[in-house]
Amino acid sequence: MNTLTQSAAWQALLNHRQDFNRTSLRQLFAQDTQRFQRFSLQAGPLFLDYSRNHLMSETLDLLTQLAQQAGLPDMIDAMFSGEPINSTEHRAVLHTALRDPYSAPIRVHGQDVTPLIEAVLERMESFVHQVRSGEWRGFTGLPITDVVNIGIGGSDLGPASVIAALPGDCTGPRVHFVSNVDGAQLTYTLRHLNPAQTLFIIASKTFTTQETLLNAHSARAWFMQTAGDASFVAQHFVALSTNETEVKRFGIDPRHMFEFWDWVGGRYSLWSAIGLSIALGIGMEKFRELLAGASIMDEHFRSAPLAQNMPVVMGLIGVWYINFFGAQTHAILPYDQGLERFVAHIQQVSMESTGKSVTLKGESVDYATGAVVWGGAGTNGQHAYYQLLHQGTTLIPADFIIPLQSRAPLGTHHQLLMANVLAQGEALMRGKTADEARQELLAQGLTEPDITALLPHKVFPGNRPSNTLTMSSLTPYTLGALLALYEHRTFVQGVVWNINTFDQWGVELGKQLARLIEPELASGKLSGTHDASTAGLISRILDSQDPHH
Ligand code: G6Q
Repeated sequence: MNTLTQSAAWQALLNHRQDFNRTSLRQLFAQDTQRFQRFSLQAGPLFLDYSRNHLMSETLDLLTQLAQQAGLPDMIDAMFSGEPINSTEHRAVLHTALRDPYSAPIRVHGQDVTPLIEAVLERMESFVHQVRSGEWRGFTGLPITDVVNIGIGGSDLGPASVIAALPGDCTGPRVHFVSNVDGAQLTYTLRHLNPAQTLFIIASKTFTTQETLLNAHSARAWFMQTAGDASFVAQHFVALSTNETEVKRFGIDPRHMFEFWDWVGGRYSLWSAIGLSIALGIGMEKFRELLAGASIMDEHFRSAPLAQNMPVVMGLIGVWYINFFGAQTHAILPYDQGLERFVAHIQQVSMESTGKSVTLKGESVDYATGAVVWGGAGTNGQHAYYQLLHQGTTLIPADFIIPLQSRAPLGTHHQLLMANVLAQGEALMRGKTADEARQELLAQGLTEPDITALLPHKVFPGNRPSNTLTMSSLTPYTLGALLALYEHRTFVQGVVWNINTFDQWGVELGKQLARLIEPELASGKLSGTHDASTAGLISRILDSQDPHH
């Protein structure tokens, strides 16, 4: 039996929740002129305004009590010190160590991992320098102009989102990402590339992921069509992995393998050798700035008191909405075009981590865990899905993310972007009352019958919560802090819900079934073990491939 929902803090929060049936966000702002100062905080380069949330000081007290009761401070220590908190896989969770390679020793199974981290960083440094300087040559003697990272999930989304976020810092070879086993992605990526100047990075922690291996084999076949000689593969293929045996089996020399370790979870791996594509794109110095930004957030997370701890506050606000307001989704709305892919990465970080329905001990939970994370760059979303945020029937807490200065200033563009994000937060919070809407329609000269007909459609209920995160501008350093913030926010929620944030067994079943179905598609023979829907669809695929069809 799990006790979270019976706990004193949970019960007190349930009671306290009733207060918000009588108090709107507008009223909370009217009652307290210091609300912005009271409910905002700084962590490293990031500033968080969380005043536009359904909370008061008492809410924060109760939520931090809930976190205390869940043992959050001890769990934070356990993570940073390398205890095997990923209990179902018996692994430590040490992506934080990757960002602080000069820290005090951190031991996993008795071995200090910090020298290992620095050694790989140094190897990456030397390789990145060779490729970016043009010293590293392809098989015809030409330098590398294009890098293709082949990986999926955690071996793709983190690096892809960083490269997309920092276009102004990408001064090296062009970096492309191929993740989907849909052959179209590889085909169209390679269409304009020259094999003699292309470097493939095969990024796979396990080196057994079917999609990645098939893409890697097809990439090698494409390369060999031009190169002809297998000895040239060495100059054009490197591997990022924990699995040397499989890397060798694929035909990549272990000297061209950049190692990481089982204590780096896939979705937390962009800080490890998996970040090689990032380092090739932005250079090693800036890659280290990315690590340093994350490390500042780690330090804050480790040392700030819970109520002034940014990942803790954001995590707990998420718990508050999911468990006490019934929120089922969470929108991430960056006002920076480069952060469009960031949303996809945080979607994985959050949903793969908190999509669990049993506790650490394997008991079913009797409360909601996780939310659907979605979103995209503003202002685009304003002309698409924001309608539902403003006037729909579901509560969707949102995070606005704003770099205060643009790295690509262009006339008044940034000013207009900022005006829009501020307007959205204000509109969600304030809404527009029937009285206000009526005054506007009167001022426009509408007749009374027209006003009566139109008025209900013109009302905005408001009272919709949001956080606003700001940074001076989006740089490798501030991006590092931002990524680490969301990682830790996710961990905080996992601790409160008493689930394993770091495993992902939910992805297994589909993989198992695909392994059964693929040979059936190849042989044209159904196994007879499928439900009627699956069998019917397999037959349709087979029929469509039949030349006599
Ligand atoms: C992330 C997941 C998952 C993983 C991919 C790729 O936390 O474990 O997204 O990263 O399945 O795995 P490989 O890197 O082993 O190919």
